[in-house]
Amino acid sequence: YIADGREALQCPTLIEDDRTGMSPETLKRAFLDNLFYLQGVNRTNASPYNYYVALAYTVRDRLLRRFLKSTDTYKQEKVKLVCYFSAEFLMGRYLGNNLANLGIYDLIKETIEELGLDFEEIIEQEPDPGLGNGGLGRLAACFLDSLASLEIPAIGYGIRYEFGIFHQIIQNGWQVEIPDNWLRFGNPWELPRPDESVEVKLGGRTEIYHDDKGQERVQWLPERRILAIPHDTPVPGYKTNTVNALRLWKAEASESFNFEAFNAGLYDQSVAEKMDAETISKVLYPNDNTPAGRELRLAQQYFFVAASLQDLIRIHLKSHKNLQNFHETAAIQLNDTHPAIAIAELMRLLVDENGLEWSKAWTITQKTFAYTNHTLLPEALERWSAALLGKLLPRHLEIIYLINHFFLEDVRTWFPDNEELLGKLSIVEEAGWGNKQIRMANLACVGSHSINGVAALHTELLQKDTLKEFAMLWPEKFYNKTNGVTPRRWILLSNPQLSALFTEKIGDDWLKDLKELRKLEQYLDDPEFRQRWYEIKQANKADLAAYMLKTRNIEVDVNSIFDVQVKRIHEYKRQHLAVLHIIALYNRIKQNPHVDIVPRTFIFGGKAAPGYFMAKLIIKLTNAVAEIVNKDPDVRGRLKVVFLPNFNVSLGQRIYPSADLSEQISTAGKEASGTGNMKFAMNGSLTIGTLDGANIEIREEAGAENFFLFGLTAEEVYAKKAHGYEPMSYYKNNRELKGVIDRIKSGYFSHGDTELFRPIVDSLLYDDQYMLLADYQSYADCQEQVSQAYRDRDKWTRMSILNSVRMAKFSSDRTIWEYCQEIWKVNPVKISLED
Ligand code: 7GP
Repeated sequence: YIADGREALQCPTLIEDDRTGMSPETLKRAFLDNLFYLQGVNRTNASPYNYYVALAYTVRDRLLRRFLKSTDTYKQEKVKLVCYFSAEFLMGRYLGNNLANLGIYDLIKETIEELGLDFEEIIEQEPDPGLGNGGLGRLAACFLDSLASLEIPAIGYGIRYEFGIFHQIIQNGWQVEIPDNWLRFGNPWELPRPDESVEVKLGGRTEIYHDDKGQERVQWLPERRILAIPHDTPVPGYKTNTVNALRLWKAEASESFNFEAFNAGLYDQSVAEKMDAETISKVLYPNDNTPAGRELRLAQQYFFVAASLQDLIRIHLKSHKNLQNFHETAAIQLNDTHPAIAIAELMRLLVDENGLEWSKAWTITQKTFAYTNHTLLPEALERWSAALLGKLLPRHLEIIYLINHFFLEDVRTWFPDNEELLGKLSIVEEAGWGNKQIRMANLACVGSHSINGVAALHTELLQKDTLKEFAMLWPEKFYNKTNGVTPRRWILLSNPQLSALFTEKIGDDWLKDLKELRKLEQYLDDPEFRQRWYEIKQANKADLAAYMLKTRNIEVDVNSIFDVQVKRIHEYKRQHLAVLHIIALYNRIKQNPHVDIVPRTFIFGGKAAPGYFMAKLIIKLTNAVAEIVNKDPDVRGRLKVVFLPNFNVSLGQRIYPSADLSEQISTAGKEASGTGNMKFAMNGSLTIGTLDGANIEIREEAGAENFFLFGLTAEEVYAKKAHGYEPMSYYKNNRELKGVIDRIKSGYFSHGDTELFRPIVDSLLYDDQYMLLADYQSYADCQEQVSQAYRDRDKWTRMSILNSVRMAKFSSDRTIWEYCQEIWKVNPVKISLED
């Protein structure tokens, strides 16, 4: 057994001790020791949470050797490090993932069960670390998993928010936000490194001075200094020795309190500074696809970027004599514009603090940074008022003006007399008197050697539209990197039964190379295989049904179509289009209670930004429709609507494997990529979707015949807008649609209140920015095809299999490999555990 364990860990030189040993006896001893000595409890009084902590430490111990070996190897071999700068990392629970990646999931599960404990219950104790909002944050987490699994030296840099994304509860149909105090009971996965703290400056002013050589230079005289304390979480690759770090910064006051004030008896004042400093890493802004625009948010962005760059420079200078070749040791990826202020900060560090000449510093900076854009929504592009930026970061504002000056000077020589072009490219937008805005996307484009979109259509639209002037200037800087998701969390961990079937048939290579799944196509005509496929889906549906009964007290039919839409609530994602369709089916039943309808369970989940009124109203509408539909005796259980509160990574792991139908129904041209769409398809859901984001590529891979397509194309959307779109004409000319909207208007779902949902009705009838009415009939027709297809179980199962086994392209391993080859120019580094 010992040998087995060591083999699983590929770690032949380990000494069998309680911190590294893998025999069941050793593991049990380690586990019970961690209960007793770290937490002061024993088997008679331990809570499930105590057991979780004990197990977490047992697993963490078994990661540390690889973690330190990885770090040491990177240092010794002076490797180029991939640095993923992101304001969000939506990591999900660590315990199950770390067990799976170490290849010891079953071993540990058995060992824990031998102790008479409930393994599932222990896994469920871990708070879901929700340090992100949605797609962009979860992508960062999938990327870290793939980087480590591909043995790429990498580090994730971000913020250790004390409060992550709020916990959502539903009260009377409305979303209510509860603070997410995820660190309340500590965090066994992180290693604080106070000795590597750095200082971050804020505010104040700048001053010109002369250095010893008489050179005129600028220095920043900040108003405040804040400590950034790194907390490292190990990120193990799947069955490799590589363990990379996620380094998150916590803000603290440089001094615990002001002694002068304290001694003067001003006790509250003496701690005010401390509280002020700690505010910076206090809470994640809960906005998805909308900038917060608050000073504190800019402070957060600068805080983590400034700390991370100092950290990287420190690492670089350990093995290089100066910063001339900084770009050879760090490839920094900017996850959207949230960390784009890093461009100005690196210039400041190189020029002001290290005395490099401007043009040399600029070359290094451009070679260091690469920028990923995640949204086409123009209102989601970050802009900071120059006044605000200058108040917090006076030197950076000067540097941005200088960068812009030199850049526009170049543009003028390339394109003389083109003021319009200059206006579009400028980092500084003149928005009327005294109202300058700094466009962070422009700064990111100018300061990076690579600009990428996250799906083919998205990159194309960036080049044609959002960033077209930059694409004209520098076509060679543009790349497409279609997103991906990690098959470890999103298949292996989420869907153990399906994973076991894969491995039984083709071995477990698919977990490292998802193309292997293609081999399963040979079983398409095997009735026994299809039967097992079907049974696994039904078993997963039964699990989710039990969860819905327990948490929402709603009973659902596992033979109904599980029709699922889970993602952030946003008008462009069109959750309300699905609601319109539900009401249409309901109306059909009300008109003819005997109508032949394929039973469906509509499952929704997702959070609305707390300040986004329409999104919150869409949640209320969904719940209001659920209340009426679920209890109407005419429906006779054929339709059920369930809104599952607090959609997060853990709930996603439950939901994706249980879905029959994946709703990907954004207005074409609005969803940059989507990644939930990939998770569903990998787990055998069929997609109903528009030609938007990565849906297009999913359909290409799965085959058009295995995809339910509807709606306008992005081009048709633009054309319709250009010709004057009139949603009212769809309402007037489509009886069913009119019936649906009239039903909402009448107060039927709002206890007679005709005002409650008026904002939704009015926005649809008089504006309909996202063209729900234009797409309605196409959607309803397509849903009818879905229902008919579901009646043929064999055919459906075949389509489900083909979707799943053809999703290799959407492994984040593929995505990350492309980034490595084309953008970062880095290669794998083997980690040896030999001393
Ligand atoms: C999201 C996009 O909406 C989604 O389509 C994409 O799959 C994901 O990024 C990963 O690339 N965007 C955000 O989460 C977001 O907040 C605003 O973007 C900056």
